Amino acid sequence: MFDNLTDRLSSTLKKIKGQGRLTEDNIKDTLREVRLALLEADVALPVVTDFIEQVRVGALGQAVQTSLTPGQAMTKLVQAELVKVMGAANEGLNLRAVPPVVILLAGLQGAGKTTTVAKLGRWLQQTQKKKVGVVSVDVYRPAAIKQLQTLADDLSLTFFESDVSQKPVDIAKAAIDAAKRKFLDVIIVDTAGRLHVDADMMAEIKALHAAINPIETLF
Ligand SMILES: Nc1nc2c(ncn2[C@@H]2O[C@H](COP(=O)(O)OP(=O)(O)O)[C@@H](O)[C@H]2O)c(=O)[nH]1
Ligand SMILES: [Mg+2]
Repeated sequence: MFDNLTDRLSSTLKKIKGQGRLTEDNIKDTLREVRLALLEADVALPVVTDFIEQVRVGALGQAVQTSLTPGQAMTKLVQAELVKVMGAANEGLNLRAVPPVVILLAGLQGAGKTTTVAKLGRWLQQTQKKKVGVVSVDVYRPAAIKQLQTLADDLSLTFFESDVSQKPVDIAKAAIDAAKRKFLDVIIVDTAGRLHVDADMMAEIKALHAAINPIETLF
């Protein structure tokens, strides 16, 4: 996702390189392209609208330094705003809660959720010295549960069984209880991929989120 966004943004910003100065007009064109790039990268509309407005106000309100070309000035503004939106500090995961700390992975099909569960689990276990359990509530594809199990076995993460006849909320709650009994520090819940336009699946993740109250939800 970030690669696509990077490509789009660089070609957009290249277009105004070499132009004499920032005008209402070429800012408008550039902002339109940046807006499209962000929307194509699935950034939420309110975030995009706010982002564009911030950059626009910054561009119009600020005299371009003589050492910068208009393209560079615009790049700088977009970059500064991106840093602001993404979070200027590199924040760590919040693990200072009563264990087991619950982390929920949500997102699109094929986005890399299951792989991320495994990578995150490994990192927490090896680097952070946490006892980590993983569980899959993807009851739509038996292979998805098996995929997580294989990864968990390879990485020596505690794997909690689930099967497609169970409800996601029940699976997650049972796994959290089991993690408590095993004195695990963290439990990572892998979910089925979903689109925000799928109302049933969105209701499901909402219910799951409400039921297990994760300390972190990663998309
Ligand atoms: N190149 C690359 N491939 C990845 C990465 N993460 C996951 N994948 C691959 O993308 C595919 C989908 O990943 P998966 O974790 O199953 O996605 P999920 O459907 O969201 O659970 C798999 O073939 C993964 O091997 C990554 O960081 N880089
Ligand atoms: Mg998966």
